[in-house]
Order: sequence, then structure tokens, then C-alpha cells
Amino acid sequence: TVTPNLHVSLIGAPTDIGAGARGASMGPEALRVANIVEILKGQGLDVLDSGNLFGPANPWLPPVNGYRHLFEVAAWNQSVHDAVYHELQSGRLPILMGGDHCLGIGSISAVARHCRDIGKKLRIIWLDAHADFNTNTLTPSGNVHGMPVACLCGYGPPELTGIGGHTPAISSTWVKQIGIRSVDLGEKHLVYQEGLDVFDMRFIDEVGMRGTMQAALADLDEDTHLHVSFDVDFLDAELAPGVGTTVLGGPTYREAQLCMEMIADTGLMASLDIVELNPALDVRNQTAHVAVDLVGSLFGKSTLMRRPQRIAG
Ligand code: B3U
Ligand code: MN
Ligand code: MN
Repeated sequence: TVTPNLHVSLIGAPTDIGAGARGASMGPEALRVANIVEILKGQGLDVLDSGNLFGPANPWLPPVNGYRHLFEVAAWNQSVHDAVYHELQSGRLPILMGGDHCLGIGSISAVARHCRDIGKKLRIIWLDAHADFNTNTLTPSGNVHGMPVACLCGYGPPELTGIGGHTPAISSTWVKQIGIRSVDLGEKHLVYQEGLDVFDMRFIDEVGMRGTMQAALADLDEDTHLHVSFDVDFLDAELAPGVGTTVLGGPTYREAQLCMEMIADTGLMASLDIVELNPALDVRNQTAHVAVDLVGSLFGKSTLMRRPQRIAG
């Protein structure tokens, strides 16, 4: 039987170094202001807020060689890797509060390293409007937040692909992407070539969120470390305006709740990223409140106690 880790550590990474809009650097504080600590504690978790990491400022320069701010992106990801790896080694469940999604490189490289250390199977649920599978030649923007999955799968500069001590950090077959509705043309070909499991909005429209999550969570077992990388732009733009790249037609509040609850039901989530929240674009911190509410559901907040047979099959 599975026993979820109730000891969680919040790690703030206040940077927008990989983003195309400034402001995700304020994400960690907005999540705190939306009571992330209190809400998780209220669910019986032992919550440690380890404060914020420190890293280089955003020089806001154009891309060089297809990458914006590669040096700074690598520095931030190295600190994220070190902090996440440390928490995992201490037996705690790290919650990375970004920051933009380029930080998924450091976070997931650390998770993958930990899984190699202890011989665990790793699966990654990537909740996002975007596939984040660009390379420096495919990218339309040079923004590294559009590249983290590719970097983790070995497509990227050595400064980013080697952070966890093993290249590639992960296999593309470990990644299940949910909510995808904006993929660039070249990126699309690489996603197809790599055989990523993409449960895009069309799939969700046709099968429903329940069937989608059943499929995405199908190959887990008791020895699986489940990592969830939650890009807040996963959510429909009306529900979550406080992100740098809103995309219409995302999951509704109800669909997102069900998605989170079905992940919680596995009892296997052992690390989490909350990224791309941009308070500069938000309305009265509403997106932060929605994100925190959904994170509560990821940790098992639900309306009622349910008998297992009602949620199975
Ligand atoms: N695919 C585009 C846009 C993008 C990716 N991730 C976000 N935006 N948040 C790019 O620039 O790579
Ligand atoms: Mn993303
Ligand atoms: Mn996104």
C-alpha cells in the first residue's frame, strides 16, 4: 500500500529569467499571500517554508544562439536542482514555487537523480497549455520556458541537459502532458518524433477529464515517484488570467479539480512545481488563489470522504 509523504517543503525561486513577460518572479510571494502554507497545514501536512533561493537578476536581453539569458537560466536551475535534491534526500516532498517554467529543468533533473539513487520508477504529469519542447533552432522566441521538456530529454545545451549529472535526465516516455493547446510547428514535429504522450485539449474534449487522467495515470505502480509540473497557464485563460501566455480553451475549474483529485487518489505524488504565475498580470491575486485551491486538491482536499470503490474503475 502507498503512504503519501506528509512532510512538504516550499522552495521559492523568484525569477522570470526564462519567460517572455516580466513578473513571474513575484510568483512565490503571491502564492504565500494566497495562503499556500495555511491551506496545506489545514489539510494536516507538515509544511516547511524554506524561503526563497537567490540568483542573477534578469538583464532582459535578446536571444544569443537561440537562447535568452542562458547563463542566468543555468545558474537559477543549478540552485533549484540543489534545493530540490536536498529536500528529497531529507525525505521531504519539495514544492517548487516559480518562477517561470524553465525551472522545471533543475527541479526534474533533481527528481530524476533521486529516483536513480533509490531505484524508483519516475513518471511526470506535465500540466500545461504548451508542450515546452522547443530547441534553440525551433524556438520562435528564444525563451527557455518553452524548452524545459526538450532539455530534460537531452535536446538542449550541456549547461542545461547535464544539471542532474546524467544526460538525458529523463526518457520522453515518462512524460504525460495534459491540457496542451499551443505547440509551434517545428516543436510539433519533435514532439511527434519523440513519441511524447500528449493528452491535448482535443483528447480532453472527446474523452473527458476522467478518461484522460485514467489514461495518463495508467502505468503507475506502488514503486513510482510521481512528479507534477503545474504550469498555471494549463488553466483556461478566463479562470487564470495571471500568467504570461494565456491560451483560450483550457480546462475549466471543475475539470482542473477532477484532474488534481485523480492525481491525489494515486497517493504517489512525491514532488511538485507550481510555475508561470505572474502577479503583474493578475487581477487581485485571483489566479494565485485558484492555483492554491487546486494544489490543495492535489494533496487530497475534497468535498467528502469517499469509499474507495466509488472512485475506482
Ligand atoms: N511555444 C512558445 C510559447 C510558450 C511556451 N511556453 C510558454 N510560452 N509559456 C515559445 O516561446 O516557446
Ligand atoms: Mn510550461
Ligand atoms: Mn505554458
